Amino acid sequence: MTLPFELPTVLLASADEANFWLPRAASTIAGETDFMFQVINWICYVFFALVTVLLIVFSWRYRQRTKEGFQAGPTHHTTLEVTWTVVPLIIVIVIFFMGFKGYLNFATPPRDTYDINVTAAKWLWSFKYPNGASSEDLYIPAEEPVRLIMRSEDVLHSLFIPEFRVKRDVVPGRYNNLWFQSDAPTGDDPNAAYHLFCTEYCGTGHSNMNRRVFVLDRVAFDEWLTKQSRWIEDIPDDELYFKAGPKIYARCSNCHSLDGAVGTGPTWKDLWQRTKDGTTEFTDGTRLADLIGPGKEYATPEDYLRDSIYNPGRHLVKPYTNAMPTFKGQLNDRMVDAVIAMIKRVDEFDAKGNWKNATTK
Ligand code: HEC
Ligand SMILES: [Cu+2]
Repeated sequence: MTLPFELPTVLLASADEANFWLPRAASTIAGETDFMFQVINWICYVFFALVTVLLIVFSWRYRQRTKEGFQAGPTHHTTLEVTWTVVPLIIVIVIFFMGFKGYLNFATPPRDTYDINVTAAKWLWSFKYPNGASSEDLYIPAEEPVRLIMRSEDVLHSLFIPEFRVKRDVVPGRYNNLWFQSDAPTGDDPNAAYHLFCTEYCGTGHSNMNRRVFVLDRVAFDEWLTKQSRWIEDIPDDELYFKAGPKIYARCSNCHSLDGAVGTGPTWKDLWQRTKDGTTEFTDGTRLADLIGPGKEYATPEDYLRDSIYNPGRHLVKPYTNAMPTFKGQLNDRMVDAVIAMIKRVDEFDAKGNWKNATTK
């Protein structure tokens, strides 16, 4: 709904100006939401004033003037009673319909949205874009409806973008959607960017989930996407294992531990040693040593690791099941190099995948 008239910014915030009550209004539904807010707000002002004035007037006018007992008051006044029932009823019905229309619009994404996958976890947001790029702040194209497909890895979180007037819970074990469109680009200036909060208290790192929303016009957005999906190209080869490794390991950590802990998949603690020595045994009875060497299935131990990532079902490590998804098409050569390099130097990482030397460099 666009209003047939313009309201001044004291009432409605604009894309670049907040007002006393409201932050900047930077989405297509913000105007309508704010209008509803101000309607209800002003109804409250008016009735507050009315009730207060009448209270003072009546308590003066009908004060006790004599000491002689009480007079019986009026018991009934049909016109008055109908008025104070019907007028609020009409007001409430109008508010309901306006609010319901706004809610339906908020709850129903248009067709052809630009979809971004959102994972909330203690304590970071991870935004995944259709081309495989990912980020921790949210980047969206301007003037296009955007849909967030949200899930949580652990506890309840809630995604709130005040400037867009949208908020929705992120619930473990289910997908929640949220859509919006912003026609007010921010560029890549962090001071101009909008705010993104987790508004469901989720533990000690809750405030780490305060992030930014950058709205870029389509050309700048495409450039950012391309650059973002190539982040790994910009890391020098010898820094790959500790700069890119942990980022990629985050996708393996559900099943593979680094410290020897038992999981869905084998720990990486002794993985390189086993692979180099060829002592790994498979469910079909073969030993890795028989598969590696000139003219055999794998020329090098690294080839075996690479194949385990792209074709996890080919040789099943004893006693594990075929539970690993393939990462073909998800991890490129350089990413696999980074992981293999990390596996080789796994003792340089703590159990969570943080590089232990990070603070000394
Ligand atoms: C859903 C659980 C799961 C995830 C996620 C997972 N894996 Fe696995 N992985 C397994 C299981 C189970 C095995 C053992 C069975 C097999 O060989 O396929 C395994 C085996 C492996 C092996 C061979 C291990 C050995 O002892 O020889 C490598 C290497 C490997 N995974 C790498 C990765 C990498 C890299 C990632 C992340 C990018 C990853 N895995 C993500 C479950 C998983
Ligand atoms: Cu949270």
